[in-house]
Amino acid sequence: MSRRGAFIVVEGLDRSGKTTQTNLLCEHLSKIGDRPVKLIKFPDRTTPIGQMIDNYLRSKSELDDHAIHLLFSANRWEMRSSLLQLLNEGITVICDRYAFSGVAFTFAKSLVASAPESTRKLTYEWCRTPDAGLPAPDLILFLDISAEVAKLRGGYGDERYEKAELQQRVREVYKRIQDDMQTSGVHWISINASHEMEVVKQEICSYVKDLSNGVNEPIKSLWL
Ligand code: NYM
Repeated sequence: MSRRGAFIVVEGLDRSGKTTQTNLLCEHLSKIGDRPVKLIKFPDRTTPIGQMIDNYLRSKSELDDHAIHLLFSANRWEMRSSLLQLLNEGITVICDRYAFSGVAFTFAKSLVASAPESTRKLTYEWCRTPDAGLPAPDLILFLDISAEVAKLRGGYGDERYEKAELQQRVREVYKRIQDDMQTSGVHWISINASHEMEVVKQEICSYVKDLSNGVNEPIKSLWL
């Protein structure tokens, strides 16, 4: 197993089916690949930083929008060395949300008319900067769904951000990130996630075959 493991990120709006699809993808890659597969998730709510994020998302605490953005990023940085270790050991890593969620959700907040003035001044570049230098994924699978269809899927939960207007903005920012990623050479695939679970699964599986037995190239750095 001299090839390093592939790093595959799954992104999407809330209620896009991400959790179901990441689990199915793990199962699939374990079956077809020659190596172990590990599923990780951000935010990782188990660390002290993750617990602060969890409290914020469940409205148990208040934080400035800049501060929570930096905590989400810090939560990824604290995982950096273990993530690299997994990949270098040859393990395939599937990651449920990554830095793209960070940019999409924070920058979307700045586009909401009722946001505080300091939040409306947040720039797209500022949102990207804290994550620059993290390990870059080999593939990003974006589960695309409209905010309206997501809402019809049993509605949003009680956490912050689970509101149709913000989700609509999040989707717009994801499109912008997608355009940027295409010019940076990172492989971003947008998948219509409003189809049936099995159809989405098949489409996802069709994109990961080449990564199931590891990758020869070195791990790149994100946004540098
Ligand atoms: N979220 C997630 C962010 O705002 N920034 C981030 O960097 C990440 C990783 O947290 N609404 C938001 C997106 C979700 C929320 O995610 C919790 P999940 O996948 O429901 O645990």
